Amino acid sequence: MTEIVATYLLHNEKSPTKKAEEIALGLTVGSWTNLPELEQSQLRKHKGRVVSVAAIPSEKEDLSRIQIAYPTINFSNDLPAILTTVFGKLSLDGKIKLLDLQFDEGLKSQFPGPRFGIQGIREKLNVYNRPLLMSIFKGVLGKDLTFLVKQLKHQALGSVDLVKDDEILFENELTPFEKRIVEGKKGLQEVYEETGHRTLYAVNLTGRTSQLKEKARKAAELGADLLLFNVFSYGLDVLQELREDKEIALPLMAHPAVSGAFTSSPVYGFSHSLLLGKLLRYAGADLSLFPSPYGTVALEKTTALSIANELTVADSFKRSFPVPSAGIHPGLVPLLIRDFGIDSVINAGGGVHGHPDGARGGGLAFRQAIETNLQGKLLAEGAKNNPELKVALQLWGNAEVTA
Ligand code: 1AE
Repeated sequence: MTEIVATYLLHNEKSPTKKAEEIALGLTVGSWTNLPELEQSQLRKHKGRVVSVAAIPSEKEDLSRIQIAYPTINFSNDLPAILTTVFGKLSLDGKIKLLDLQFDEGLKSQFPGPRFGIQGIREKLNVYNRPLLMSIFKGVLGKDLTFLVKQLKHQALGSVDLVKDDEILFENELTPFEKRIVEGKKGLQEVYEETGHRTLYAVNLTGRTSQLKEKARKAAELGADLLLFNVFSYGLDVLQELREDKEIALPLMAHPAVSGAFTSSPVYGFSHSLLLGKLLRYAGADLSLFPSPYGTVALEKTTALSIANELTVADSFKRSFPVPSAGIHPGLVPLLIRDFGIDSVINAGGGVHGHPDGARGGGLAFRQAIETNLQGKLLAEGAKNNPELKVALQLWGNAEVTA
């Protein structure tokens, strides 16, 4: 019998063993003990199984970790069915957090994983030996296409590898989706012809769920580079639908907007590593954004690292790019490279646009910080020959660790 194994954290549960048994029974066959023998044996193959119950040492709270195995015959091979089985009503039932799901190989093979992954994105850019650099459009609400393309070109002139739409830029008359793709592409081509530097643009795929595939197909037809997607406003299965559509076939960048509502509580919801790491990768995200341990919206370091680990750990799926984000400036580059390695994307909005020399200067400062760190030098040393980095460090400070 094949099973999916769910690991949960229980808070202040007086009898974790009893609770585990209740879950294994209650989330599968319900009460069956009073049924006739024939029905009992029929139901037995659907019943959940308690795999383990363990107390977690803690001075402050009563914590335990339980593992329940659910037979895969209970559900269809899709995330809505799986999540409803393992954390449907249970998510409403007291202080319980879903930490992890272990899929067996058969079940795993029903999921696509990233179409491009780290290697595929690197091939598009022809960049292999450093973290990628991404910047984010800022202040574009209410602005027209001319403004948007100008801002895009300034960022590209700063030698960033990727530019992503702000996640709050939706369909609007001034900068409509299709025009952003076409005009953005032209602008980036002009920068390429001027500098030889290739920048890719992730356009925000938004609107009603029923229209997304058609819009994404149109984006592919118009030559879009990547799609940014607010996956947690829609659902993981919607991401998977986009990933599996052969007419779309574009890299998918998952934004973490709304995910905090599902992950932030220490006692409820999903673990960060499961939602922003494992499940995003299984469903097909090529890049996953999440708060870094260092910026304005920060996660604990172990938590941020656990997400990155799920995105990149050896598996049958391609690896997804970890994109630790939010409040990032060039002075944080050494910490980000130390923690996330070169197979990551350094991503900044304010840290690019807030540079006194504008977005071009901001992008260059980041590239100089990356190069300096990978040469094993302190940023202060690199700043001597790199005016943009020098200005950035004066403004935001730096965290000196060498590669
Ligand atoms: C965790 C997502 C980060 C993001 O989307 C964003 O817009 C960050 O902006 P900055 O770098 O904090 O200005």
